[in-house]
Amino acid sequence: MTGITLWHVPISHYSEKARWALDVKRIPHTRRRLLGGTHPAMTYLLTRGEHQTVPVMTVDGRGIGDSTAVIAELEARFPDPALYPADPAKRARALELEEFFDEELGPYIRRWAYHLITRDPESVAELAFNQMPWVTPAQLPVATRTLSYFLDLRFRVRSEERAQRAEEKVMAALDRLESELGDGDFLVGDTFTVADLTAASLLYPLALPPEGPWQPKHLPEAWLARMDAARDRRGVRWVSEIYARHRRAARREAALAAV
Ligand SMILES: N[C@@H](CCC(=O)N[C@@H](CS)C(=O)NCC(=O)O)C(=O)O
Repeated sequence: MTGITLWHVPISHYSEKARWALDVKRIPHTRRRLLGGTHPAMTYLLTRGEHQTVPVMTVDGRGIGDSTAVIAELEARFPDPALYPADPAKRARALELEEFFDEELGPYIRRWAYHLITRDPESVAELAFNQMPWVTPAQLPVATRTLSYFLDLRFRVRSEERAQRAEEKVMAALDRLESELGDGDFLVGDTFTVADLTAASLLYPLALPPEGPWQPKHLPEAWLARMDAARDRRGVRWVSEIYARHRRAARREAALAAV
């Protein structure tokens, strides 16, 4: 066994990034789901005060926070199949794109999504059950208020202006994805790299592919309208295709490696 544990939240797009890397590399490991509200404290403890976010990977007594650092550690320990291109210039470009989507897309798509969810009673109730499965129907009003408060505190999701700016950032990241892709299938060179994995994981809420981590029953009207408007965009179709081709294969191979 590798002794690796991934601490994650199922719907978290940064967690999805780390899960995907582990699956591509077919690394046997344990997954521990952190329940809503407990993850800042748990991840703080696991990383000895360095991080308060998921994912965290523990290995050899160390807690590694941040999906980029998790992938760097996996790449060093399990180089094959590689997620970093061998060619130095291509590698630098793949890492620059990883950084771009981490910083310029991830936080904004989350703010946009949580802003809409916390304004829609059915969606926020579904999210509360997802994050806090022990909640009873009688506790739901308190649970949804607490969740909305927590989300605003952590991610500043309430303000309309901020949500609007967040949506613009998501669309700008989609523009960049499309211009970087050009006519190609991959962002860097002609193989699947960390750049593709990062862009697809962090954009998954706009495509909601069947191979992805979350298929909500309820979605706010504005979210559905945004998905509809973006459905035929090359970047959104690419996310679905990358999921269909690379996520499904990665999961199947990981399952085989675990047998
Ligand atoms: N740069 C970090 C971002 C991770 C992140 O923001 N994770 C979110 C979940 S999607 C989180 O745990 N947030 C908890 C909080 O801020 O309270 C990474 O790449 O891992």
